Amino acid sequence: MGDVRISRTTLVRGGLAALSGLLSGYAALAVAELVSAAVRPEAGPVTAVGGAAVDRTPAPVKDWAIRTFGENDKLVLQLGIVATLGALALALGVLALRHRRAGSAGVLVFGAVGAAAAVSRPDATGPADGLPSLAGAVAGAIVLYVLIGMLDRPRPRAAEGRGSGWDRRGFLIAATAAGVAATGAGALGRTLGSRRGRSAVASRAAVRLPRPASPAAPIPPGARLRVPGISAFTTPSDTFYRVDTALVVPRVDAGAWRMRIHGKGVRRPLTLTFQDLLSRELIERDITLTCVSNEVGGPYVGNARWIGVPLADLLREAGVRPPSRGGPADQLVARSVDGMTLGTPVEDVMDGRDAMLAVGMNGEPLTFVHGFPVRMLVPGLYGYVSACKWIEDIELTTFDDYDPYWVKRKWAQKAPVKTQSRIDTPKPFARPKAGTVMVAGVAWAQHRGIERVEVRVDDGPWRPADLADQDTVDTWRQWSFPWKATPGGHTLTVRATDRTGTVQTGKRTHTAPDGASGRHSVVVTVD
Ligand SMILES: Nc1nc2c(c(=O)[nH]1)N[C@H]1C(S)=C(S)[C@@H](COP(=O)(O)O)O[C@H]1N2
Ligand SMILES: [Mo]
Repeated sequence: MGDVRISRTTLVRGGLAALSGLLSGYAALAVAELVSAAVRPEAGPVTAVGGAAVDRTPAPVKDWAIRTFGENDKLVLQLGIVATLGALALALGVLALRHRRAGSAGVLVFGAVGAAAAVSRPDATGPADGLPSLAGAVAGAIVLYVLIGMLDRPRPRAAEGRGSGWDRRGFLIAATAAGVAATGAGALGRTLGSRRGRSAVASRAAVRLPRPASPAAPIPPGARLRVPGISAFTTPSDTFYRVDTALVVPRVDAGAWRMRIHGKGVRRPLTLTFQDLLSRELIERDITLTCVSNEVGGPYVGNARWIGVPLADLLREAGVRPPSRGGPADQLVARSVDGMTLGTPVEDVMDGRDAMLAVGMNGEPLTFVHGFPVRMLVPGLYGYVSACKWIEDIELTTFDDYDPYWVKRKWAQKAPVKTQSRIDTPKPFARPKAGTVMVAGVAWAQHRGIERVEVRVDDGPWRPADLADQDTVDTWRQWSFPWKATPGGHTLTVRATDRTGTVQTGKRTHTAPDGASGRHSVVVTVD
């Protein structure tokens, strides 16, 4: 009888120790949240460790994550980190039951890891970035030490001679108090954190985009096909794809925003304010943006109407000459407030195309997700070599001297967009009825333009699709193909030809190092 009682007590104490570990981890994260609201939201342990993980993830894994989880990739990563921390916290709780100090020391070690990650982030502002993790760890270590102590403490008025009693009431009270206090700290941190972004939100609400000096030509009515299921010619901002490494979307106050242009061959370095940009002559252009991580047939491509300042004009004012005119810098490195770096050929920016510092998207200031207040765009290049969001610095340098973020991770230094096409409708494994089925989609070859789109049914001949009117060479082009569908299984394949005469290759390659090639096919069963 006595044996059973003891082993049950052991079990209960073990469980409560594990719970203490969890509570300790929870308190640590909550206090870290509160302190990071005061320091910098990006300095929180989950964000810092997550950011470090993103940076260290091998390109193929990152690519897989983007493919598998899509725009939820960041959420999945953060949930993974929290789950891992939870498991470790449980283990530390159990450890603490035997070695009380070691358990608490373990919590401090994790705090140190979080602090190290935060301080070494590229956007870290100094040693203060380590504070949230350290403060959280100290809180967590204390919670664990106290709670485990309760499990060891004899009950105050324990009945004499009744074995190893411990203070249930005391533990319950302490655990509840820790839980409540941690929840309060976390909630306060959240509130303060959201307040922090308020000046940025207000600054965005106050922006009045001036009328562009050079408006975009109206989109030809014939550029939009009326086929159900085809991608809208202009992608709404809220459904425009998003790809970046930011675990916390930067909220930059446009009033405080400054951007520097400096570096090799810059005779007159410039520092620009947001107002400086708005007071210049603005251009408005339709530009299709594509991500290098877009698989054949994938979703990471969108077309928007952008307003911005021609970047080449700014560079000329700064005294920059392109390499073809003897300039010493062949690479322009854009840096964002979150420490991202993107490298663009200076030649491309200055060759007459509409490279811009964009301030507006689809008639509104940029959204925070898409780079408010200012982002770069260069028609014809994948986003990772051209489209820096939340930009704050432009440095002229050379490809030999500097490798930006993605190039350090084995992506190509230069990456013009490959000629591509996509079938939007019918969807894979659709079951259309026999008869005329509208096959339709989009094709793009930014800055070269689309010349022809062809469709093939099974192993039949390539047959020309009907092309919608071209808006500009920098935008995608819709196409459609009325297919006389016969019952049975069929494979539809599309290919585009750009205006340089290049036919989209059938040779499949991976997205790394410079964009996927190959043709998009859709398998359907006609009833
Ligand atoms: N600061 C910053 N800018 C960035 C990135 C990033 O991770 N951080 N990603 C780039 C990539 S890979 C692409 S494809 C485009 C995507 O822009 P969007 O999210 O507005 O569609 O932004 C580019 N600019
Ligand atoms: Mo990208």
